[in-house]
Amino acid sequence: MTILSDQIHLHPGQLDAYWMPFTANRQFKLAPRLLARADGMYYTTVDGKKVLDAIAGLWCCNAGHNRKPIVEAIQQQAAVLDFSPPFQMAHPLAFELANRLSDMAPPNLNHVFFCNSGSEAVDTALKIALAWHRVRGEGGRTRLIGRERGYHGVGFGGISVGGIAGNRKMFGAMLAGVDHLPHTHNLEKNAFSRGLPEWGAHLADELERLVALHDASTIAAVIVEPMAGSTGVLLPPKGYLQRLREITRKHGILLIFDEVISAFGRLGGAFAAGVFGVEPDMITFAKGVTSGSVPMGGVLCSSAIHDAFMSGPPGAIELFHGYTYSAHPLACAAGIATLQLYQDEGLFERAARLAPAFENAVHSLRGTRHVIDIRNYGLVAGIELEPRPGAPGARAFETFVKAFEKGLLIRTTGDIVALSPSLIVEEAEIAQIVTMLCDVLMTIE
Ligand code: PXG
Ligand code: PLP
Repeated sequence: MTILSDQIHLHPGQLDAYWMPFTANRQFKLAPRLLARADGMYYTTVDGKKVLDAIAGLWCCNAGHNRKPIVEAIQQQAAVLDFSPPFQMAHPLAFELANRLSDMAPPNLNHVFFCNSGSEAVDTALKIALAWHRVRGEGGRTRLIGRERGYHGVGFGGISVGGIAGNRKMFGAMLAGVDHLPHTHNLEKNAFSRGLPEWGAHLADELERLVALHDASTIAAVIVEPMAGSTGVLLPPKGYLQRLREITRKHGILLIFDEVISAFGRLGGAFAAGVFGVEPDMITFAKGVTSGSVPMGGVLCSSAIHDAFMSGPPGAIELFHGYTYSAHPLACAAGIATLQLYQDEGLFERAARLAPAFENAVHSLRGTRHVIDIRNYGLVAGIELEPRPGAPGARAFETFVKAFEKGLLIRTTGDIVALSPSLIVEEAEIAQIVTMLCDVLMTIE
């Protein structure tokens, strides 16, 4: 018997075994929000309520939900080749997807290492950075530099370079030798910026300070999100990423862009690197590569990085790293179908075309109760609320719960509401999202 999400009816006593991630489990299980089905821009709950999805699932279903070409690719591939061992073996779809990604990526990024999530992609990129310096005879470069408020997943590498206290404080010493750049968020200077904020490029110069402190010969890599999503949509100040690129290049430090959220059309192009015109040495991706349909992540690497590993004896394994499910056939099939769909429907261009209307719509919330900042780029926006005194995050969480009750799915982090609809969103749906959010904010204390 096949059990499907829209056919199973759970009793309250059956909610205990599943320990939910990043969730207030006890609170949730008293009033669960359970989804049964999805289609295009909408979810349907187990009670049959339709919910307009304003965040593409969790910043991942960029082509919309349950798109037929992706569904069929997964269904058909499952019956053709369920699994293929990834070590010393391969299957054609892995090469096909790698070639397509390399064609879409900035010109210098030509090699793809596959894994299954953004967290794995980040740990993979950090390991490649350390190993690359070592194969080149600079094994002293062991330091990794992240940024305050950065989110790089939940592996030990990712939380070490990440900059969100809640994700770090419970887990001991993490990786040694990690330092952080300051974050770029500043409401005094940049509140209500449209597109990239004017103020803050000089914050990249803090890297020079860290180089002076540690010496460049000890630093392997800098990792940043070109657009910091999870912390609440922080756009890079104009010139900031260019400055980081100049300083890293000058000191022989690798620059990694974590594009788990910013890639695959979110900012109006395939990768933020292309949109912002800055070429990193590696890009981590996940989420949108399969439009959220099957877990997949990966790292795009420059030829300079890849080729340095290819210099030992030809029979030697070049990188002692990989996952059982690296380049899983179902994920590759979903990925190929997804990239093809993005191309066939011109969805990245569509996002760029809709961006001005989206910008105007979200900025119309200026002046709405509690709103202290609005920021946006492409099809992503952050709407910052004034925190309730003594209860950080409470106002936004209540907004999230009430919005869901009204039939709108948003994401909140701290007191920031994030909007990142699928790239198929219609202008009328953008207007509906903004109106519903505005109505909810009016009812929140
Ligand atoms: N890097 C970045 C930049 C991310 O946004 C990850 C790594 C980790 O990916 P995985 O697939 O391991 O979750 C992410 C994931 C949110 C939220 O706050 C954002 C993410 C994940 C969960 C919640 O809305 N981003
Ligand atoms: N733990 C054990 C005992 C394993 O055998 C393996 C893989 O074979 C792993 C962890 C790693 O799992 P994965 O390759 O799915 O990351």
